[in-house]
Amino acid sequence: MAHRNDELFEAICCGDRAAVEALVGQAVERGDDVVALLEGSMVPAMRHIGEEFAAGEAFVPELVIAARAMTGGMDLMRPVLVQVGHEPLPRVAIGTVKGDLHDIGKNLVAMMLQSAGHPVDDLGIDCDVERFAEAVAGGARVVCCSALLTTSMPYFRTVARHFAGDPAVKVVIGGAPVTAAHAEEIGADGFAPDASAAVEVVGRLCG
Ligand code: B1M
Repeated sequence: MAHRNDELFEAICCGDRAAVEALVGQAVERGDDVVALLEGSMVPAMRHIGEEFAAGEAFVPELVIAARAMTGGMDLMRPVLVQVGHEPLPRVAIGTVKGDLHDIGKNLVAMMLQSAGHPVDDLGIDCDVERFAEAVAGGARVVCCSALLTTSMPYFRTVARHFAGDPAVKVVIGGAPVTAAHAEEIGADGFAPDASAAVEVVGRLCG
């Protein structure tokens, strides 16, 4: 287990993006082991804030600013991570399905997945199955679909059916009116009730 940098851990938990960028920037300049920083301090900080959120001790704004701080740090690390050949996690495509324009929850899930280390193709809102298919052709291995309207939820079935023949592609659904029973009924591979669960479910499906 990599040593934890408490200052960086706290800066992410507090959503202090400027402090995270300063700390990561200095580490990159010094040539520190950024993988150890990522795995020992930054990912645990996001896990911590996700646990607080699940326990009702942190709320959406805290999650958003923590995710932004994490993303700021990761952006500075990305070139070094590529150089050291850090194995990236599977690429995820996420979008709000056709007919639905709600994107606040979807954006939060996208940020959390990105913060957890997944490259994320955010396809935006009102996404038809062709848009998801293009992202899969471009390398996405998990398709995350969001819906907030009961009238847009039936589109999940269209997406799940489209990818049903390809065991390499996993479809995960979520959104306020969505349930695990619905995911099972339409043949989706997974359901996540919130952003931290989405990270957990995607991680589990990708082994
Ligand atoms: Co709309 N709206 N809205 N709305 N809106 C709801 C969803 C509604 C429940 C309000 C109500 O009536 N009580 C209702 C739906 C009723 C239903 O379908 N049964 C509704 C309606 C009716 C409408 C319109 C039809 C209103 C109208 O025009 N007459 C219209 C539809 C437009 C359209 O989409 N075609 C509409 C429009 C809008 C606004 C544009 C004004 C705005 C959206 C702004 C935006 O997103 N940029 C809006 C808002 C803000 C809401 C409410 C108030 C809040 C949604 C939100 O952002 N929540 C909402 C009421 C509610 O949900 N209680 C409502 C915060 C967000 C962080 O939570 O999105 O649930 P949430 O995301 C969570 C989880 O669900 C999960 O993780 C997230 C983080 O924990 N999750 C995923 C979400 N996506 C996931 C994907 C995953 C996994 C987890 O992938 C694997």
